[in-house]
Amino acid sequence: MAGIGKYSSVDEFMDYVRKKNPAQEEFHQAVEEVIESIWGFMEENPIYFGENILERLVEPERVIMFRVPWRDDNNNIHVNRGFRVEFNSAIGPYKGGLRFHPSVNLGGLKFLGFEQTFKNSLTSLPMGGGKGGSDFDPKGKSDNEIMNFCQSFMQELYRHIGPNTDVPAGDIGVGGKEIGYLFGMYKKLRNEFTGVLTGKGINWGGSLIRPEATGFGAIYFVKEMLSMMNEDIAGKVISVSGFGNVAWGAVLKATQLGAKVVTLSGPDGYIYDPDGVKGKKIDYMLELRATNNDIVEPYAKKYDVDFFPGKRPWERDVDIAIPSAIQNELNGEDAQNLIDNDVTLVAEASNMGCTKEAVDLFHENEIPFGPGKAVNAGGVAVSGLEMSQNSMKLNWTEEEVDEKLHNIMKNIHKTCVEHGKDGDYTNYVKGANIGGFIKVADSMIDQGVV
Ligand code: 2IT
Repeated sequence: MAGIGKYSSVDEFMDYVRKKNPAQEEFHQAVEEVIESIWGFMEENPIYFGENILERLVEPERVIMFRVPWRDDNNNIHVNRGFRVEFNSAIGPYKGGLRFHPSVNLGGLKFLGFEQTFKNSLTSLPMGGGKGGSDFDPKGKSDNEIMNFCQSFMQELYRHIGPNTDVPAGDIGVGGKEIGYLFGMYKKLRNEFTGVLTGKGINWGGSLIRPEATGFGAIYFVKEMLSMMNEDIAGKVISVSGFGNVAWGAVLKATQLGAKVVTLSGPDGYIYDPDGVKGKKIDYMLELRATNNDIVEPYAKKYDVDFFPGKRPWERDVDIAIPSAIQNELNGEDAQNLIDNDVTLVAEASNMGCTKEAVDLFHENEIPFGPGKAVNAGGVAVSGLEMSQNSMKLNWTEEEVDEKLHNIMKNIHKTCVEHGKDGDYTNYVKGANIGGFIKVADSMIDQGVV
């Protein structure tokens, strides 16, 4: 059936994407992974070619870029660049986080917004895909400087978002504190108290379990992957990268379920804690984060464990690896190390945490591999639950939210297996991409050429 529509192969379509979006390698990587996964499905269902869904899917509906001027504590004026990529609203208002990190640029946010569209579809909640942020670096900034920056950022963003239009949340560099400053300024400018952001404080419209949700969801997903192999998470040794919100939630849940997490990492290197990150050490992760120094070495000093400067945790012999920091943090060499050490499974809690080479190696070696858009979807899923609570003007209990999250993760796993099963092996990348694609593509077709 190849050749229906304008493109006869994945390569031909990728040529189009590369030419149209020069120098946006991360975006190309994210698109290629999806297109490779869904190509066969599209050949079986040529309506998608006829509707030219691919070209429509890779073009964001709207991109907003703006100047963010702000004053530091010494009264110096700085200028950062702000973005919001409103990628796809076929199944609901744009939804996705804001990232404050010096690496932020348009191509990176397009990759994240594209991924978010499929992830949000997988949750089965009515949320479109979006992503935003700034190249602002929170490292070493005072609270006052962070507030000044957030207020300036929202002074422009407020005119583009709304509870039924676009609902941002946190991501790297944006946690509860930043969401508070952003929400305060939005409310002042609009004179309206609405659920325009998620990840809000519990006293002003936030949902219980939202801080834990990404990490908890990731571990619920890992449990489902393990149950396919008739295995349990209790007793498993896990390497986690990062030490922020996602890593924290994953360590907390994995430890509660009897697993042992032996690594954490930062831009400075990784720590190896053979006794496991548990008890007060998990709380210490939050303290470490709050210092705004973006280093993990103080953990090694405080708990007298080894620190490996400039290294990544994937050289360790573990059962399960859970990248939880940033895109492309696990490459082909790292993947080979894990495979040589007989890793049982790998699950991305970060968005596109593994390079293409790494993912290909896991697939070739039939290591079960969970991609970020499935594994970490619990974060945005509970954001969706926060939106529902805000609309209904009520609050669910911790147990209610956790149970809904658990069910959502089980369903995402089921969807992945349904579309990704290949003999005894499940290709979760294929399963997640096809599963996420169908609902978005069909909705776009229903809504006409808009
Ligand atoms: O990557 C992600 O899914 C997030 N940063 C969370 C997005 C959200 O809207 O909660």
